[in-house]
Amino acid sequence: MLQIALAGKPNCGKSTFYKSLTLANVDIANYPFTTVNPNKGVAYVRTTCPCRELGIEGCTECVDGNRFIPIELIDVAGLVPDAHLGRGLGNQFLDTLREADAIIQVVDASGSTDAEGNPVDLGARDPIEDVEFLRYEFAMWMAGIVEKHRAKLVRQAQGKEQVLIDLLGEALAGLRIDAIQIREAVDECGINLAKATPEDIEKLCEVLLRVSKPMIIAANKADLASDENIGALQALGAVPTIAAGELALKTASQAKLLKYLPGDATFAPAEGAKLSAPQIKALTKIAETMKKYGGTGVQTILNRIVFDEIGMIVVYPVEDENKFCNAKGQVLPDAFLMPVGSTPKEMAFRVHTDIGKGFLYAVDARTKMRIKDTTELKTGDIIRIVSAAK
Ligand SMILES: Nc1nc2c(ncn2[C@@H]2O[C@H](COP(=O)(O)OP(=O)(O)O)[C@@H](O)[C@H]2O)c(=O)[nH]1
Ligand SMILES: [Mg+2]
Repeated sequence: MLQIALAGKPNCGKSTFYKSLTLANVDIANYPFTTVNPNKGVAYVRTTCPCRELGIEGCTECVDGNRFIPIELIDVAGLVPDAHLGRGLGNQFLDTLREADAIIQVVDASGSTDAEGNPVDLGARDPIEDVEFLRYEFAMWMAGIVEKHRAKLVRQAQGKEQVLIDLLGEALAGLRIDAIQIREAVDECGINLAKATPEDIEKLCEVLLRVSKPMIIAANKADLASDENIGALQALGAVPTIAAGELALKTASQAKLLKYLPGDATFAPAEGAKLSAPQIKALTKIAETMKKYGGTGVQTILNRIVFDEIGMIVVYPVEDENKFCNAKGQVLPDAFLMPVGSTPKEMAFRVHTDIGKGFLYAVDARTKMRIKDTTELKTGDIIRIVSAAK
């Protein structure tokens, strides 16, 4: 499953963010537990289910035409300055990030916590510094790994630059970095890898980080943040978020007090729900900030990192292309997240290795036509795989 990590300094709101996204929500999924281990849970990206557009009745997999697809979310311990030197949870933290497909960097946009996460006056800390610091720590950690291998690899390469790059690519495979990316980063930085200074390696790692690990910034605590801070973070591609608001809305809708689907721009009291005066006051405050930003931003950012930054599409396998269902008659039973550029054959392997091995051809259920094996699938495609293995 796709893994997204939440990273940032202590007290920026990571755990609140995590809880709000992994809270078991019976409406959107039947998973009784969403926690894989204390810091790993299941969250969902939201997409439009094709059932409505196709006029299909009886889809039990979506909520009012909205489809929620699971991914894995990791709540990483707070990162403090000099983590790459082992401070705080240091390298343990960074190793967790290594495994993630992408990172949501949670930032306290209100500027009410210092570099270590201690409370300070509202606005006293510039959140832009927090953005830079995470990238720096991560790049320095990566630089440490490169340096650990470099001297030996330089000897092995015997002066041949491409050989050195290939060897380094093998050494960094665990970071999901390959020789092609290293070649591009070396060229972009204009460095001589064999003779690089520590500063050169740092620069190289910043580039490698950018190409190998999609990141997006959550300008969290947007409800308390100044417009100036939000604007400066948005200029870096950040999405304003109110994790505490999202958590309150999820909790209230679990208690059947509200009607709210994650990602909605607004919410409404549930029919017959009796809200207390303090509840109404808190919800009114949340509603005001949501109005300003078009929602709490929490679902928005998860969707954006998965669909735009990593580049995933949603495809639906079916066994009956006329009824859009599986052998049991379940309509649109599965929704798969797959990388942009995936082909029908790759989708067959995703269904099952044997189905992939026995792949014969694929049918587009919308047109009922066979599609080429090399066709690039796109979001919303409903595909019947025909395989010898069945
Ligand atoms: N006002 C406001 N407070 C928030 C928001 N998100 C989290 N917090 C608060 O920030 C504090 C730290 O949150 P926590 O999730 O424990 O941070 P972590 O250390 O990064 O995991 C808690 O008191 C949260 O209630 C938010 O969007 N707005
Ligand atoms: Mg926490």
